[in-house]
Amino acid sequence: MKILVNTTSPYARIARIALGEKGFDLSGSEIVNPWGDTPVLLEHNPAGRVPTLVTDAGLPMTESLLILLWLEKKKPDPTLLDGPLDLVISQAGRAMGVIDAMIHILIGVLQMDPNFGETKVGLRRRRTIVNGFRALDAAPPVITGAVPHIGVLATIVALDYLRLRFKDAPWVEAMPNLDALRAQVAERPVYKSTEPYL
Ligand SMILES: N[C@@H](CCC(=O)N[C@@H](CS)C(=O)NCC(=O)O)C(=O)O
Repeated sequence: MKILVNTTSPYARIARIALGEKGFDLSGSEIVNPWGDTPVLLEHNPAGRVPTLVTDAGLPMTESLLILLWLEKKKPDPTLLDGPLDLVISQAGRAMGVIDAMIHILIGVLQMDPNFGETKVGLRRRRTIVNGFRALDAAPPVITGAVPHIGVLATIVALDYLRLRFKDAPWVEAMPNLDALRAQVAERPVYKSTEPYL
């Protein structure tokens, strides 16, 4: 199996953390530039997006949460759903909404208009980020099993991405509870080895 990723994508990081937590070897990760039309990426994924996982049989798997779904079935133990299921899925969805909003702003700013963040759509996405993190910090996901569940995973990936891309943004609020959660996963090898960088 190999997985095509880049060093910043929160979606790629979700897939990498899930694989690592389930004991898959990540040495087959290949860093590609999703905006550079890298041939190997387009060959396996017409959308040209990371993560793209290619099975040993050559079958491409795309979409971070589908990869996670596939993994849960493929290797149920350890599970990434260890916790109160409804709450875990609700929290993961909240974190994914924040991730989608951050990516939307980034794509707008980097690929279209440097002022995209101040446009009507950009400001809506900012509101999603602020309100989403506020809600997550007010009722943070809790690690209940041996392996942090998807609600924790997606929240930490969102938080680290915020700090990578929006660290100087004046609208970013303090998140003491999420910082405390971050400290709890800090020593987990796959969280460390996949920390995003530019
Ligand atoms: N829904 C997809 C989103 C994947 C995605 O948008 N990845 C970005 C990197 S953060 C990408 O490859 N973008 C390139 C492009 O949109 O052309 C998932 O969950 O995997």
